[in-house]
Amino acid sequence: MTPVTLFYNDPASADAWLNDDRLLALVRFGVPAPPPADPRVCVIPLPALSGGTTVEVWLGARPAQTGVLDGVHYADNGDALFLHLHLDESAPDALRPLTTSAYQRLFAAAHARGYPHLLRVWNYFPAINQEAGGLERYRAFCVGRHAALRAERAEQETHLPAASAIGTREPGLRLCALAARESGWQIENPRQVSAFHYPTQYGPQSPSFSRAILKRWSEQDYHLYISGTASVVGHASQHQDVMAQLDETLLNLAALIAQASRRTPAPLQPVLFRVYARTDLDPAPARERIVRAFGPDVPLLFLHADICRQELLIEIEGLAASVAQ
Ligand code: 3EB
Repeated sequence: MTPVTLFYNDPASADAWLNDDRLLALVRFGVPAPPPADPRVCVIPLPALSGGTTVEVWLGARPAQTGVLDGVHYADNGDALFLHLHLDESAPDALRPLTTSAYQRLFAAAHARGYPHLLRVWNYFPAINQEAGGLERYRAFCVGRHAALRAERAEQETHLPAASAIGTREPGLRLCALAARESGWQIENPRQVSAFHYPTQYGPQSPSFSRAILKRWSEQDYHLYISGTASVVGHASQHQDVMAQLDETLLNLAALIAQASRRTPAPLQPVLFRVYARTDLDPAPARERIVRAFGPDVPLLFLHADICRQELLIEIEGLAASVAQ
């Protein structure tokens, strides 16, 4: 059994999950809302492409304990820890030190709860492609993140969390994370140069993340936490058309899942995908391509967002699983 199961829900029925003490996280998408009092509720201020809001439910196998530590909201159930925090940004060129301190607080809370291994981190902040103080904000973020991971000794290229770095229209830096008591395995994509080996043309500090983390929750039960995956082959962005970028992204996802499946007793299958699109993508033809690649049963959530390279128009992240029957 895995300690947490993820699925999408419509917002009307999602609130009922708040009465379930096994709920680890309720991730809401859509318009920014006032900060929720329940530490399990996390708001990602990105509109769904279909309009309205959608909710991602993280349902645990056991009751969770919840709280707030130095601004970090958490819920944990003995095996898995969900964390999130939102920090105000006072000046646009303060993103680098703000990122370092956000990660330090995340690590401090994770250690305090007894879950020192970050498996997966989501990073959200505004104006991701804008320059401030002579450096693109995404690149400044990479410098700040690396400093914190290095201090944590997580930067040795074998224990980097899976990640996404996504542009919002909401002020402030928001981090969400999943942590565990024991580490997962870092998986890299054979079609791509590892991000932590990107050459300096993409910024002074290559991005500190792994393409995916394979977590063995029990002998038979594996989760693959898939980082934001885009139309990058080698280290270069490919294609100018969003549908061509989508097809390349799907090849990258298939290669990554196949690579990770070499380490699981049964092949990993996608559980859900989150699709970030920079432009007003029509979800219908995009859905068709994804169905052609992965079948009709993978739930999809389309969000309107900025992506960390100016030329990238689409990025897909998600969860795959190999679960005992
Ligand atoms: C790429 O492949 C696309 O900096 O955390 C994807 C996922 C990307 C995570 C991050 C960046 C990050 O380089 C960008």
